Amino acid sequence: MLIETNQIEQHNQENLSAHQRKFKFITEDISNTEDIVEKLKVFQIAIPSWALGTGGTRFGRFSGPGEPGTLEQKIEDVGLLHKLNQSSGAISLHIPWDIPSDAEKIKALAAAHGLGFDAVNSNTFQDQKGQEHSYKFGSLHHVDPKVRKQAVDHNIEVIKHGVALGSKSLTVWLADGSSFPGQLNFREAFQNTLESLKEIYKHLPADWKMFVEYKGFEPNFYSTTIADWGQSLLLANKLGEKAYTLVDLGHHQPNVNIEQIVALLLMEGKLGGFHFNDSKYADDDLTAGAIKPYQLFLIFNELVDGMDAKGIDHATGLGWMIDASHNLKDPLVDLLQSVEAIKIAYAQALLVDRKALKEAQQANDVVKAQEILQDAFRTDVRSIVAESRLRAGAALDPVQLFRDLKVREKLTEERGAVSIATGL
Ligand code: LRH
Ligand code: MN
Ligand code: MN
Repeated sequence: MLIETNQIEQHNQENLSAHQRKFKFITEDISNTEDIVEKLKVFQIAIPSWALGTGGTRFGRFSGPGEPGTLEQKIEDVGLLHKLNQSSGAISLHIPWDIPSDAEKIKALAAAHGLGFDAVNSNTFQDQKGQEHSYKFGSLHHVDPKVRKQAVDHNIEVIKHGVALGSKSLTVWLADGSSFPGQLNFREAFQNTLESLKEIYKHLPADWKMFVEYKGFEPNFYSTTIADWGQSLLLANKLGEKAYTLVDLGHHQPNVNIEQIVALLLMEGKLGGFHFNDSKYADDDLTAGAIKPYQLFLIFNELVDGMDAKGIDHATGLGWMIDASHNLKDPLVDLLQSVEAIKIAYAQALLVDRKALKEAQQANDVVKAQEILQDAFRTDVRSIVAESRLRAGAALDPVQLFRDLKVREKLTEERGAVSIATGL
């Protein structure tokens, strides 16, 4: 199905006066509204191809109707999101979960929806049909050089797919680790990983980036070979200037100060990108901002501060992506909610009075510093985000329009009630 421009316009017309009232009210107290609206307008958050279907847990999967079964349908879904919010202008593929059989055709289809291709993701955490060696005991860190070579070759293959699609980055996440003390020699595992990544790095086109994603635990429960930002940064530094650390918000132990990690990685010029989601316990992959919106704001506060200090363009300097899983909610609605939460946090961070904050910090005025941050966080910026959508030709209220247009019902009519989509 397609959402027509006139359907967006009609929805906006119906909601315009209520929106304008709220927007006018907020602009009276904010001096840089125009700047914030323009920044929001160009800010895009990529959608992973594996988030368009119901994810499920290891205990079960309750699939929803009308989910996409092919890469073409996944692109169509992201096209719907982008039409509604004009903020989801790229799709990220996980290979081999989604392999474009004809890259030119897929590229053209994506372009017709106004979409580009974000990072390509390799997968050496599962065995694939016909594969010679198993990844049961790891991939790039494996004790057997033949397994390492197979995993390296897979990553090179993924880069080739990415080149054909116009991607500009490779994300490497490894499940490699150990579940029992003594299983692994930590130093050898790290060295093997580094050597394998060096091989992959050699095949990275000049204008590409390599994102090294870390995660504390799961599927291994004693050690993970790239477990935290220190280990990822160590690898990225040794690999070279095209290698960066990627922060997935769900990949930390509870209570870790992620905003501090972000600040230091940015300072070192080694923050590559983000996987947004939210969590209560571990890698829960819930809707961004659903559990800890203040943390999301504090992260964006450091991002804005750090990017401005380095002159990094907010929209294009880092890789922004959602990495969430949907078990209860309609995946498309859930993704709309995540994008909205991310943009709200970004807008709030743009509100922070940085000069006053600096002065408060210099004066050790702890009270003032807290007031400044919380003043921004407690500002209701939703109408500013909506205004940026309006100006970009998107819907004032994407979730409402999704429901009014009965998007899921129509997709179900087209695709059937039994879903075959793969997801996490
Ligand atoms: C691992 C992870 C990583 C994978 C994705 C499917 O937990 O966050 O980014 O590629 O999930
Ligand atoms: Mn991730
Ligand atoms: Mn994850």
